[in-house]
Order: sequence, then structure tokens, then C-alpha cells
Amino acid sequence: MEQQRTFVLLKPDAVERRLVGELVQRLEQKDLDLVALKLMRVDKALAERHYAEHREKPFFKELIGFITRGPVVAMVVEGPQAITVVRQMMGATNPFQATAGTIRGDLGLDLTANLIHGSDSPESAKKEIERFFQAEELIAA
Ligand code: D4T
Repeated sequence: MEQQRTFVLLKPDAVERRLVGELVQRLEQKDLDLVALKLMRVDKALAERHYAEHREKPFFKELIGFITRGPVVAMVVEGPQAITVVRQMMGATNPFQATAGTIRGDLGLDLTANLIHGSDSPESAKKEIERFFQAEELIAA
């Protein structure tokens, strides 16, 4: 099966709640490969680029405030169908709809502070990886 890379962001609530280990563990236990991983801050400019598609939404300001409020963990993970696999592991955006067994289903109860982001298509994965990482930060397995 063809290997796919996806961008994963463990959001400020994941760091604040000491869930980084749990979330990395879930991805590793699924047998995905880590290609890059760093603790960083998302500044306002990067946040606005990352969430550009939501610029007109009523929750945009809250979203930017949230994602910039503390450190995040940016990652690239790789595996067969990694984009879909990670999205399934994350669960629905709305924590009331996310099923048990998913990250949001098991660990979250807030629509904005929803712990994790994963790219939703190969095009976004490519863009997001390039937005958050330099080529030399990606380590081949
Ligand atoms: P991200 O992009 O963070 O992986 O989330 P999703 O792909 O699961 O969901 P999304 O793009 O629809 O929403 C982006 C981000 O906005 C927050 N949000 C969403 C919010 O604060 N209020 C809302 O009403 C909605 C719909 C949650 C995730």
C-alpha cells in the first residue's frame, strides 16, 4: 500500500492537559511512523494562514485566540492511508458526536479546544507540512 504523509497538530489544550504522550502513543500504537515532531508556538500570522478557510466564520476570532494561546506540538506522520487513518482516529469535530474510541470521543468535550488537527486531503497535507516544517526537518524512516 502506498505510504502517505499527513500533518498533525496537537493543539494548546493537549499540551495544557498533559495529553501529548497519550496522543503520540495512540498514533504510534496504530503503527504510524513519526517523520517530524516539534514543540512550537503558532503566532497570529501562521494561525490566520492555517485557518484561512474559516476567516468569515463567527468562531474565527475565538479559534485564532485559542490556537495561539500556548505551545503546540506539530508533527508529520506517515503510513498507508495515513490521512484517512488519522482523521478516523481523531473522531468528529463536534465532541458530542465523536464516537468512543476516537481521540475526541474519549478525551474532549469542547468544540474549539478539540485537542488535535489532522490534514483532510493530500493537497492540504502537502501545504500544511510545508507551512510548518523546513524540508530538512523531515526525517525518513
Ligand atoms: P481542524 O481543522 O482543527 O482539524 O478541525 P476539523 O477539520 O475537524 O474541523 P473544521 O475544519 O470544520 O473546524 C476547524 C476548527 O474550528 C473549530 N470550530 C469549528 C469552532 O471553534 N467552532 C465551530 O462552530 C466549528 C464548526 C474546531 C475546529
